[in-house]
Amino acid sequence: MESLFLEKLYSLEGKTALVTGGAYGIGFAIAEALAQAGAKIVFNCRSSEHREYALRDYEEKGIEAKGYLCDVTDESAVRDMVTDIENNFGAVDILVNNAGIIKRIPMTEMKAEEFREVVDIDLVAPFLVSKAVLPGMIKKGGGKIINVCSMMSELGRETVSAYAAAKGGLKMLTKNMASEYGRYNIQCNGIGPGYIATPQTAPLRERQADGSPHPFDTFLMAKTPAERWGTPEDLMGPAVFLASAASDFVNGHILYVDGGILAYIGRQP
Ligand code: NAP
Ligand code: GCO
Repeated sequence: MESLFLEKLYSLEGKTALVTGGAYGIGFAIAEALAQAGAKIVFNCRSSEHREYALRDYEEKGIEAKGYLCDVTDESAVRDMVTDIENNFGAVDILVNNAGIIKRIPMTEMKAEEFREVVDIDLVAPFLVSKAVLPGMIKKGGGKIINVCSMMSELGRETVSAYAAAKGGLKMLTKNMASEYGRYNIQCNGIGPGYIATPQTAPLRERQADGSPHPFDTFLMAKTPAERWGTPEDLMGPAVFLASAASDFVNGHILYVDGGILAYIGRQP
């Protein structure tokens, strides 16, 4: 009896999930988890090559995903994508605002347009995509929005000013959306991954010429109680939780999936 209750609680059968930037990395892993829980997956990215590779990868996992070419910073393209999804699959039940970039440049060397590009993709775009799906969620009687935040929603570090500003803003946008739309049975929460091994963090994991670990890799292991990099798979369970009925009274929360980084002062050298 109990397992049936839990199965139902975490089931996404009959739900349509839009995962922005779901072609690879964290977005792909989250989409795979939502699909395994029963959701219909739609995703978007900018590159047709990435979309083709992704469709093949989804198919290899037995997932019939639909991929859109859509830049999340383009408001009319976002609106058109959401309209097409609603016409073909019904309202978006679950939105994962995952698409994001980072630029690692010291502020004094960063151009204003570089700063704006990061903020546009990492903060303005989650606003645009959420704005496009909210009316359908309200009409349907509820929905789930999951914003992919970051350690940089809480912490700063050298060279990532635009990214930290965007991800800090995304934390507060999450709380504000939770406040504004909770009355419509829409829960808006964040997932805050720690340092995850994806293409985005590959430069921080590159071996040095002498074969030694990247200095950041060594630094990070001393700051992570789990003493390992996260994997996109580490985010799958938390994503299903926040996308399912299991989290219907969780709203405005940022669920950090970081191996303990935010709790830890760091290992003494
Ligand atoms: P990634 O490997 O670089 O993948 C990013 C995805 O977003 C790609 O599918 C990319 O495809 C898409 N994308 C980028 N800009 C886009 C745009 N303007 N419009 C539409 N799609 C766009 O990144 P990741 O490591 O998986 O990170 C995913 C999210 O998690 C990001 O928000 C990132 O900030 C966040 N995060 C990552 C880590 C980490 O350690 N990796 C930790 C915390 C948070 P196209 O290039 O084809 O558009
Ligand atoms: C960096 C990393 C991080 C991760 C992630 C940590 O340069 O510091 O890219 O920002 O991407 O956001 O949670």
